[in-house]
Amino acid sequence: VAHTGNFAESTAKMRRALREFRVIGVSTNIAFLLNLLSCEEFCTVAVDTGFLDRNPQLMRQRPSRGRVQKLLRFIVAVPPDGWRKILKQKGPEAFAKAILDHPGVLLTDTTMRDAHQSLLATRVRTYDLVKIAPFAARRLSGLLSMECWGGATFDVSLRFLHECPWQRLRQLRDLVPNIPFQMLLRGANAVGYTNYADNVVYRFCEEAVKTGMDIFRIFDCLNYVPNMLVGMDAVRKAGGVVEAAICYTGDLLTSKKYTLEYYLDTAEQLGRRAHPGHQGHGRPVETRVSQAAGHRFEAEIPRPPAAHSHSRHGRSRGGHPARLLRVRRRHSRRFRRRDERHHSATVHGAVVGCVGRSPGVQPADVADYNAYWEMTRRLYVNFECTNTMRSGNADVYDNEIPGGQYTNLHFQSISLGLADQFALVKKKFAEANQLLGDLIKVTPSSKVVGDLAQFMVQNKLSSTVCIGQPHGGFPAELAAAVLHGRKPKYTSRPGAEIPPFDFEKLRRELEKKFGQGSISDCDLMSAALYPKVFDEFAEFRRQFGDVSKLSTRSFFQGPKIAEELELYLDKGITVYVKSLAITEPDKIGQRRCFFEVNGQLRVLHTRDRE
Ligand code: 3PY
Repeated sequence: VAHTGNFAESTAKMRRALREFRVIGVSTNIAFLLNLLSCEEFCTVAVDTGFLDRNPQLMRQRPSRGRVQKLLRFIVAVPPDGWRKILKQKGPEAFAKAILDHPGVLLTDTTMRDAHQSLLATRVRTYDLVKIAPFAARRLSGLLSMECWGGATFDVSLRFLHECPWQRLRQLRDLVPNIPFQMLLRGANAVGYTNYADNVVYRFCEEAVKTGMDIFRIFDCLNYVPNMLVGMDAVRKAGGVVEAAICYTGDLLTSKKYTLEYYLDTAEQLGRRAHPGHQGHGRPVETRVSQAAGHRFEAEIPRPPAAHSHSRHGRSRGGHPARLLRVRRRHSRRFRRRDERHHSATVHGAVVGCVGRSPGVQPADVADYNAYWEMTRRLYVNFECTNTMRSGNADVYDNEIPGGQYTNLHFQSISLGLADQFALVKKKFAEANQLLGDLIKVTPSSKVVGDLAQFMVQNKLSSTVCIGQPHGGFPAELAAAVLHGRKPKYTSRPGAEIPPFDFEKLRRELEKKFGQGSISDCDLMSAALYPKVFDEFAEFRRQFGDVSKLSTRSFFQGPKIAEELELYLDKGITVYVKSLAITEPDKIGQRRCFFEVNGQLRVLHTRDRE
């Protein structure tokens, strides 16, 4: 069935046409079908086999500007091979070696994970990710990887977007078979905010690899090596690629605690599996120093280095590109760049332009990709970091708030009634950090510091969970004040003391609540990580179904009268919905909503929320 826009009308014509026919011919020529459907005589009068002879014009192609043809050519083209082929054919070790041997710059696109986590409160929906995924597979096939999962995306998709994160990964994988996918794993905290029993972390990684994940960037928010080793081992056993990341949030030149030796030692403890990398606020000059460390390290342990960074301190024209170029210069042969915050062509252009060697991605293709996101971003205007932050903030060098947290902390402060005191919150962030013993600050340790900072401004108590051990331990004074003479619950890796998690018990409980056979392995994993959030998600799904099928505008703003929506329910199943009218609320606040669903009238009753 072909149609040009109005499904109901096309279907009605087709039905009428079918009633008249005894024999149905099948044609894959869309132009021909369209000609037939728009021919009044064909649709309304019984025609015989001489009909086409009498109407040869129907066999002719409509003049077209070739747009459809071009689009069809694009979608039928098989995506070219990419780095994933090496990984799948030769395994993680050979993949790492191929990166090392690669003479030029390699790029990871972080648009689908870190960029929207930093810029749009992690709210980008699967609907908008999958629309551009085929383009990425075909035109950005030279990327080393696409970071599209993990970190905060897991929690936010369940909690706020009412979407299954596993389904997102599966859909993207189907559409992008050639580019390695990458995720952010919080070591023993998996994609949560606390330590889990080890078997939860192992099973999580297994499930992620099965669903399509390839590379795991593994960190611990305190650079606490025992926590990282759990994640690294779990990824290795699951068959994924381990990328151990050391977090950097201090000032290497002045810190007495987080010195060059500290970073080298941490890398050494990771079993010679990692390279000193950056996360946070490295200045170009520190980059030079720490890259010197990287060089020293590299002489002994050949590992492909990667730099990953936020850009809160100066946006695309500031310290971020300068630092990346510095890193790139140092590792002229073996540098893999990560652009954290920007999916705009600006930074790509700057870096791709300056590095000289082809990174396997054309700036013109990046510009097209960027154009899609420029448009799509408008749908998320309510979550824009620029609503609250209109310029770069070089004060991150002083307060050390991670780029990914900065905007969230601001939103959080506004919702706590501290909007006017944000400058103070930022100051207190630095104080809270010192109070806690000068922590490495990444999720979730950054949240602990942020909560404490806001508490200090509000003068209200908050509780924390044990997430590991900071370098040098917690300050004795703080420990004494918190513990009041009790023994600390954890003195080593918290996960090691948590008994194995009982997945089968959880499955029984969930099936009791949501129905026998309704819980997939992925659901079970989500529930193990986020029990309460999953319960709410499953209840929501039971009531409203899979809302990831809704367009982003309908999801956030509801239907517009007379607008026709296309809902892709499943492969080959598309439903056309038009909202016709919504009545005023009656005495009990109930409204009637009239829809046309595939041409049929549907009425729905809904009650206004209080
Ligand atoms: C996360 O864990 O979500 C992060 O972005 C850490 O930087």
